[in-house]
Amino acid sequence: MGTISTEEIRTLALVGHAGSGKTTLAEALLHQAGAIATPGSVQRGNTVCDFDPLEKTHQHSLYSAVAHFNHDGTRVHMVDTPGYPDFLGPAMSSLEAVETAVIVVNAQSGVELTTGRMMSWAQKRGLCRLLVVNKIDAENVDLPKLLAQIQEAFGKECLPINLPAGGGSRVVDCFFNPGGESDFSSVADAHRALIDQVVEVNEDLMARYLEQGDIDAHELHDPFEQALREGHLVPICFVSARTGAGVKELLDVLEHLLPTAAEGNPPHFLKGEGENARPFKTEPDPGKHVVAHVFKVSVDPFVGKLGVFRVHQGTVTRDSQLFVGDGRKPFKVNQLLMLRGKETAPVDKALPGDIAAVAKVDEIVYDAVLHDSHDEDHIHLRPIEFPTPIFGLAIEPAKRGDEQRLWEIMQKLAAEDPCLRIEHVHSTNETIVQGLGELHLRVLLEKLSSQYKLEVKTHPPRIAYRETITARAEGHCRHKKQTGGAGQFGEVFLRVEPLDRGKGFEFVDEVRGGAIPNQFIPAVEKGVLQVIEHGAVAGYPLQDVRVIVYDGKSHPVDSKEIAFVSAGRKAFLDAVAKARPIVLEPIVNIQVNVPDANIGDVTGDLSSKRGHVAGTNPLSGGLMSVNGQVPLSELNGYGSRLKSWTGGQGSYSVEFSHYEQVPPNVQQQLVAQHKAPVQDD
Ligand SMILES: Nc1nc2c(ncn2[C@@H]2O[C@H](COP(=O)(O)OP(=O)(O)OP(=O)(O)O)[C@@H](O)[C@H]2O)c(=O)[nH]1
Ligand SMILES: [Mg+2]
Repeated sequence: MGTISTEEIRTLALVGHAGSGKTTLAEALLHQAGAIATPGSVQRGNTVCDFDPLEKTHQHSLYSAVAHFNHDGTRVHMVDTPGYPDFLGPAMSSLEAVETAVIVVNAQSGVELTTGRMMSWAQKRGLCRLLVVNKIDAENVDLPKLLAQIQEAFGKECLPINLPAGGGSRVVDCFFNPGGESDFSSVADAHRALIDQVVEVNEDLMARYLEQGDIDAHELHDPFEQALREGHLVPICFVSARTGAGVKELLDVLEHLLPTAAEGNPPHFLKGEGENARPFKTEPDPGKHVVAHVFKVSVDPFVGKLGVFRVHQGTVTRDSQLFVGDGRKPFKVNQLLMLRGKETAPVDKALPGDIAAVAKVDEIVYDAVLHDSHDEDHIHLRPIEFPTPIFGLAIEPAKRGDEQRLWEIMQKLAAEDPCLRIEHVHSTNETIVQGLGELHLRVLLEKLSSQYKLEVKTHPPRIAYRETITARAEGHCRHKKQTGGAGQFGEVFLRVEPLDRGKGFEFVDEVRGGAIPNQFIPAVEKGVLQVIEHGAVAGYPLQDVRVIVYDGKSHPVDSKEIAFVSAGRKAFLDAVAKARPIVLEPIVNIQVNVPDANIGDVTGDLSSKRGHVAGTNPLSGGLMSVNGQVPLSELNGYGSRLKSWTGGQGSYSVEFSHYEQVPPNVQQQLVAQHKAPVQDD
């Protein structure tokens, strides 16, 4: 180690749909590079990256895991990410820490939901993208068809850089040393297609190519990287992580063709707050001030807190004094660690490009920026647009008296996971947690029980309905109370207007001439916000509404805050009631993979549940995928329905799409439930 420079560091995130083989591929790469003696397997539960006990039980990655290796003069930091849509939070965060996204595609099931999401997120983030088609050893794979599917989904810039040969037992190079026979397609054609694509990024090169009719691939190193960076080329590699076919070639590509840590696009940092925030670009210069971003925090009940960060600028050493965000008090690094799964190795320094960790620093939180000078205060990452957590669960401790402990643990867990939201509802003394899917929440409960020994009771998921209005209306309230001595007086006139979906809430003060004294305007807003939070018709938060307060009246003695809170709330309720309020429900995108014979079950069920089918696609192995949309509230027990149709051969994934108005009969039910004196959650 020691002598490595930023130019010799490569960073990559292994992303892609669940089960595509990312964790197995990480294992194969570590083995190929000589970092581990024998590759482990997900089934045996002995892989480097799926080291958490729950990952072993579920045989899926649930968290991101970092593994580095040194090979042939380069240091590679890999981040293995979960592909299950419920755990996309850590996968998206990992994209901020790397130069390259390696999108792994399962040759058996083709392009899946997460494949597409990751292709576009990685592009948005400005990463170089490399597609890896895994499982070329498996039976029933139709690789030519898959290649066509990839190009149709993601464009003609997706081009094979090698092709399977010997019936999937090895691969042949199509770029530097084309030659030999491939299992399908022609190596010469693939070579030409790559050169054609690469020369397009440089006019001189293009002219020379047209003149000469050919160009030596070895001259194309820089243009190749340029094409990668500009998204003009997405190379495709074929591998079998299980047999090792194509893994050496993949390692070669990672080490020799992908950008170094000095060449990538740093994440979008901002300096300053609110409207004053300006883009801030880090430079991969080891001599500058430190800027590092914490993209993962794990809290192990035994080891304690581990903050994992990518250094984007400057050098972190064991003696570094680092500030966390805008905190005034620095911490001393003391122990600087590099990771390989759960193994930690102490190192002297971490350069730009390195992914490292520090243990037991309480101040470190997910998404924090670490730095070593107050010049670097107020730097933060542009917020990532995470998927919306819509699967809710109300939980309470099985034992009375554990409420506080439950809340504290939940806060810790939510701090680790950007897609987990927790909320304490005072009226019912319940802890509500919202996540991305059933599995997300199930894993959370398992963690509470296995790691924290905390047993909890849960209520069936609450659907995150919302309320909104569909028309403009006026509202008025004259709040007047005379009880004994001091009275209460406040009068408010306001208007409400619908806003576009997703715009939230706006409060506008148009009161002229002090009709409502300035100091009481916040009280009016407070009253309005109470309704926003608890809803006006069915008890769900109200959204996408503008409230304009334009007139009112006060009393020199009896006007006080409480009077205007009350008047604001009632005037707003008055307006909403006239503004044709509706209830909105979350609609999800769903992809269901089932055997051919079950297509009818899936599509019939979706239509009967107020959903619709957008299309069906053949997958290999006699499977079909059905894509569509359906209200989330209709998906209760979907897993078991699917199991009963397919005998366990089906799988499905969902993600939040948008909010839509519920049909009138559903709205009536929700309103009635809300009004019922005894509410059954
Ligand atoms: N035949 C074959 N099976 C493979 C190959 N690579 C992985 N598998 C199997 O595919 C399954 C999923 O592999 P994982 O490595 O856990 O996949 P993953 O992409 O990490 O999945 P998530 O962590 O859920 O996102 C396991 O049963 C692996 O043994 C391969 O090259 N060929
Ligand atoms: Mg995995």
